[in-house]
Amino acid sequence: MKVINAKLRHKDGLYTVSYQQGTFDSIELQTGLLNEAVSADVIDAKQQLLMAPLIDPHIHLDAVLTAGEPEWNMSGTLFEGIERWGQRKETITFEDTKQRAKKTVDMLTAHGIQHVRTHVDVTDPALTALHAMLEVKEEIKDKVNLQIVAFPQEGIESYKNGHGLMEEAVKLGADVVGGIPHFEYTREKGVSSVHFLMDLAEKYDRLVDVHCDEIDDPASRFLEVLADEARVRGMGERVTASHTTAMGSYDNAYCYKLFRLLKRSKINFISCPTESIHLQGRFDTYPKRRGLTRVAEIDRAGMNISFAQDSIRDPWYPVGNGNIIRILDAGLHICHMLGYEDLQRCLDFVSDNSAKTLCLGDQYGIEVGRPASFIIMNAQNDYDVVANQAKAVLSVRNGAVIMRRQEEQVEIFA
Ligand code: 17E
Ligand code: FE2
Repeated sequence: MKVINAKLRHKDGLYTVSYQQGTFDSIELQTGLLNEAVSADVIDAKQQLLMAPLIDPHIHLDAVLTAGEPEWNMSGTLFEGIERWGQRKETITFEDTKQRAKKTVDMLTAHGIQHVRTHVDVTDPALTALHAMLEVKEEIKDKVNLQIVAFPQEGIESYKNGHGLMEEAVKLGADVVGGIPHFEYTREKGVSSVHFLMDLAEKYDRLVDVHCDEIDDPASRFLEVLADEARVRGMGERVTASHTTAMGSYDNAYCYKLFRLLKRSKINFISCPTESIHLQGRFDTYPKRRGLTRVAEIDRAGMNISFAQDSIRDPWYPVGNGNIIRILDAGLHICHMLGYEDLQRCLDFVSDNSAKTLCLGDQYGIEVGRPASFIIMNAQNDYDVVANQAKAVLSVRNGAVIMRRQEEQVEIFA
């Protein structure tokens, strides 16, 4: 099998990319445009961009497609979202969760995403959503590699048997340990929840991804606790701080000191720009905070940060369609990252950086010997993807085509 006439990121010329038995076996520069007939064994990329699959490293698949059930989030705050979800949670079933999650996975597949990390609420004595998601993970494995986070939406310390439910979720097969320290009733409980979740991850050899400081409160400083725990235990590359929106409200003197620790800790960061611009800044009049973490500054300091969707039509965020390029577009705007240099490499924030966060290692990337998983975008390069709101037109996973999009035709009569 081979793809001809492919553009590759950051490379001049056109390439032929070949694969056999689900593995790339050669990547060669062509001398010019090839005119070979397309067949069952030959795909013509038509001078479009062939790249590693897109990744959504943070989404709540247990809550998707529930907006307005039973009530809409009228204030637009994180806190009302949690309350509305609490109402919906009373009526979730195993089948309803599976059906919504699988429908959403198809929306993600339609946009060239092949790796997903999902947070699943485990503050439920029956762990219904977790049981459902473990089955979904198995059923979709030919389309998407799914990492499941045991996510304590209502707290570890502040929810009845929170510790027990977290440990049970990990034993049942959660890949990643989550947390929500800013939502615990007191600062002390927030700190102890971080110690607990890091112990749990170490004991069961799991990754960590914490909803950390998702609030505009400049006094919410659980990030330093998480980063230092990661540093001391040498776990940084396996640890992620999601949201960290309070960093958008920290003063520069504290941030300067904090960055020294963050760099030493080697932890990863995830920003959900559409979600945060929607949920944060809600207690401000004007001037109104953007409520995002310091994405550009984290990146410039040499740390790893990526963008994610977080929600699709749920109690926290009423829209979304699975298209992570839309999130990238919004994130670059909100974070003042539309400069020339950022545009040249902006796909890093929805591909390579996320792969590092998910610890995909040599299971990801367009390189000989790696799994033949790739997408073709209807664009030439990173800049073009954002400027033209490009879409994935083909998605190949382990050598098999899993999605093809018919190209849109526009006719102008004038
Ligand atoms: N839960 C939470 O705590 N924060 C969010 N942004 C979502 C769910 C979507
Ligand atoms: Fe989230």
